[in-house]
Amino acid sequence: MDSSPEEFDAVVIGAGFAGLYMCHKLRDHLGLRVAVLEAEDGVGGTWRLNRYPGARCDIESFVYCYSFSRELYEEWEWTSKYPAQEEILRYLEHVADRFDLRRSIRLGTRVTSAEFDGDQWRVTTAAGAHLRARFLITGVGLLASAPFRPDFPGLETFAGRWCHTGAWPREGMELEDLAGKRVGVIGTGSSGVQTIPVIAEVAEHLTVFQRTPQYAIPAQHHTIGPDELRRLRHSYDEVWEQAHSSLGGFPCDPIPRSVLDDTPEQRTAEFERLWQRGGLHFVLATYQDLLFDIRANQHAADFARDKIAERVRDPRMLELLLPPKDLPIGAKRPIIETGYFETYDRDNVALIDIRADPIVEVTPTGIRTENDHHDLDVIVLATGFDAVTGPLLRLNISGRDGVALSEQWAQGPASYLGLAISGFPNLFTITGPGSTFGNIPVVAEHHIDWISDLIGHMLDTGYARVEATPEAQQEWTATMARLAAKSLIPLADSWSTGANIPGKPRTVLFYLGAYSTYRKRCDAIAAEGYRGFVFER
Ligand code: NA7
Repeated sequence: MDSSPEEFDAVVIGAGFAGLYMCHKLRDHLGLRVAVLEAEDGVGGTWRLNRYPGARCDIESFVYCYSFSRELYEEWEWTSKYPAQEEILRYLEHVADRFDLRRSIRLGTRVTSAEFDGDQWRVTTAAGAHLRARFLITGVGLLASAPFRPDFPGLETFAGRWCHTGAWPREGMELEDLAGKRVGVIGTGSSGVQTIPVIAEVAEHLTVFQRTPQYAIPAQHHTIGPDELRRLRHSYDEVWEQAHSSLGGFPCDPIPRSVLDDTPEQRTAEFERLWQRGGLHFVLATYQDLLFDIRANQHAADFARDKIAERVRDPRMLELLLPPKDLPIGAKRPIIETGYFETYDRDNVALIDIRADPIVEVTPTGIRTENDHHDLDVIVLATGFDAVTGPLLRLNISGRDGVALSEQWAQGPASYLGLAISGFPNLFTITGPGSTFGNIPVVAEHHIDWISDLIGHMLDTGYARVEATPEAQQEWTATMARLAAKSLIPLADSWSTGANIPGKPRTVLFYLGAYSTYRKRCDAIAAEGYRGFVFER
């Protein structure tokens, strides 16, 4: 029986960084009736699900947070340069409490479909509940709700435990549970590179199955002492002024010239400075053409390869760990590491090059490759995510005239600003495909402010519905393609091009201009009365 739906002004899907702040804005600033639906049994999104040993953000804590409340910023005490998963989760729990958001959040509530009925959105949950709302806003993140588990034959026959890094079990897979076990890790992206050194410390034996060796840049991680904490907590104005006018949503000073303008000595000095600074700075706070000119990129890639070579003693291991010459550095999302390369000098660690010796099947006792059988008690899939579109398509959204989003995006996604989709009135996608790439909490916060302003404008002017025009969407998609064609990003098979998922349309999923430029464009569009949108009463 179809029970009558509960009525709201807005339904928000997801209670991570995006959903929490969206709730606060819509409910506490605009006075709307809001329901936040969260599939998991707690808030936190990405930071609830990615509980694998060693999980840590690779953006610095002082800017991997909200800026909307100066008090929140100044009262929170980050303990280290790069916050650990449990610390970020604690922060988000604190935000939910501090802004009294929990009363608007329904945990354990998975959305199974959302349909536009010509007037409102009708949302159905796994438990069969229905909600109706004028606005539907997705805050499902780029990755977390769509882990990618490759179809390894025989995985279901494995007698030990296996799991994905992005869906880490609550019980029986803590680090101490892995002590003395024979563990296999498949995948050496950011997740694999974080967990491998930590698991190697406790496992009896660790076998890493690597498909593509990657450039990994040292985090130069450290704990935050009282003086640094005091300085950071009092730098609110400076930090956010810089973050909002930056390339990637975090303060950085790019080098305003080409790699090729400098002498070899100057280049090496600059690369060394950025390497010592640690993290994403090497790729993002760098020469302006590093991600756009293959000759410029080659200099940075050679520098990084030399750095890897300095850290691996065994020449046979080093050969396996050096990224291929035809992979530009930064074309895949940069990987940030701590102690990763030294791990391969340990006696209890083996590295299998699965391009040379591919995985054939999982057996009850381990993994069979073409040339060998690897006995294992635990298998960790660090195999990534069906990124950006995956989390949205899983919601089974259909818009005007019952057109399914999956149908509309069959050849690849198209949106306006990454925030709205033609044919899907009053649907807003925080960090959707086509939005800018960067420090996600900062990008999401901007999206949320912008969406709230648009909804506020509708409330003030009496409009019932808003929708991106097909022309605006086409123009935005063309702008994205033009920027992507100038950059080196499409050269890598990575999640940001969809190339990591068999059969997924290959297209750059982000607007590759600077975050600051994206912000300005969004603001200009709003100032021009929301150019590219049509409103209905
Ligand atoms: P990534 O970066 O997508 O990495 C996935 C890894 O898994 C990568 O090494 C892949 O190799 C490997 N992979 C994927 N599919 C397979 C199959 N079928 N067989 C063997 N190996 C495979 O995901 P992460 O979780 O590490 O990081 C995602 C983001 O989270 C990261 O970029 C940060 O933004 C935070 P490949 O390189 O494709 O050859």
